[in-house]
Amino acid sequence: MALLRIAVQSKGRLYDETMALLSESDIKLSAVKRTLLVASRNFPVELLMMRDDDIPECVSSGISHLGIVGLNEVLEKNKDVRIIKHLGFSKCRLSIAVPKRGAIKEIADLNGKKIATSYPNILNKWLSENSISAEVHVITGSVEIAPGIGIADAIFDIVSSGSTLVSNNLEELCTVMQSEAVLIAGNDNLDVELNEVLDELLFRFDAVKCADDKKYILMNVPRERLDLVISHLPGIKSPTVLPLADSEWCSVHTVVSEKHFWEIIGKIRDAGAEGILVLDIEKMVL
Ligand code: PRT
Ligand code: ZN
Repeated sequence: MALLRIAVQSKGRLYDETMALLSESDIKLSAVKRTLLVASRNFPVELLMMRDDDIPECVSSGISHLGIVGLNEVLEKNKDVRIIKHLGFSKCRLSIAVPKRGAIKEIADLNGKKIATSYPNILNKWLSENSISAEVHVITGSVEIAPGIGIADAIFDIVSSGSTLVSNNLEELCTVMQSEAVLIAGNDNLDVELNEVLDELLFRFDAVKCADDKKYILMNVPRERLDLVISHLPGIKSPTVLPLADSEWCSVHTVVSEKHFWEIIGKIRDAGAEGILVLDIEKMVL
C-alpha cells in the first residue's frame, strides 16, 4: 500500500508537539530520531525528518505529500503549497522591535533605517504595503543582538513570551503576523488511495484538537436543584442526567470547554452540585 509522506521538523520547537499530535492520533512510530524516513507501524504514513526551512520546498516539489511547519516559514519561502489545516500549536508572532526609549517611536520612523531579520520576504512585503522604505539586513540566528552591536536600528523576529526582547533592551513596535504550526500539501492532486489516508488523518487530527480544550465533568445534583444547575451548563447538546440509588439525587454528565471551566464550576457548586469530577477527554468526534 502506498504511504502518505509527511515532512516534519527533525528537532526544534515544532518537534515535540508534532510527535504528540501524531501519537494522540494513534499513529505509532519507531526509532524516530536516528533515521531520515520513519514509517508508521499501524497507519499508512511515513515521516521525512528535516530542518523546518526545507519543508515548504520539499512539499512543493512533490518529495513529500504533506508537511508540518510554522506558518512563518510557509509565507517566507513562498513556495507553491496550500495550507490545509491550522494545528494550533507553536503559536508565536512576528514583530518589529526597536531599542527601548530610542529614536524609533512609530512605524513611519522606520523610513531610512536598517532592520535585521531572518524573514526578509515577509518583512519586505509588509514594508511595501505600509509604504516604508527601510534597508533589510538578513542575518540568521541571534537577530535580537543586532541593534545592541550597532548593525541595525531595529529587528523583525519571532516573539513568544517577549523575554528575549526584554533581556536585549528592546520593545515591540508592531506585530506583523501571527503564526502557528500548519499542515501543508502540494498543489498536485493525490491519488484516490492517498486521498483516503489524508481524509482519515484529518479526521483524527480534528478529533484530537476538538478534545484538546474540553473537559468531561460529572456531578451529583439534588433533583430539586437540577434545572438551576443545568441552566449553567453550556454542554455540547444537553447534559446526560442519570438516576441515583437515592431518588432525591441524580448524576449529571457534560462536556465544557477549558476556557469556561472555572466560571462554570463556581456557578454549579453554588447552585447545589456536589462531588464534581473533572476528567480529560482523549478524543472527541462531533
Ligand atoms: O533547526 P531548524 O531549522 O529545523 O529549526 P529553527 O532553529 O529554524 O526553528 P525553531 O525550532 O527554533 O522554531 C521552529 C518554529 O517554531 C518557528 O519557525 C516558529 O514557527 C515556531 N516558534 C514558536 C518559535 C518560537 N515560538 C520562538 N519563541 N520560533 C522561535 N522562537 C524564538 C524567538 O525567535 C526568540 O528568539 O525563541 C526565542 C524566545 O522567544 P521569547 O519571546 O519567548 O523570548
Ligand atoms: Zn529553521
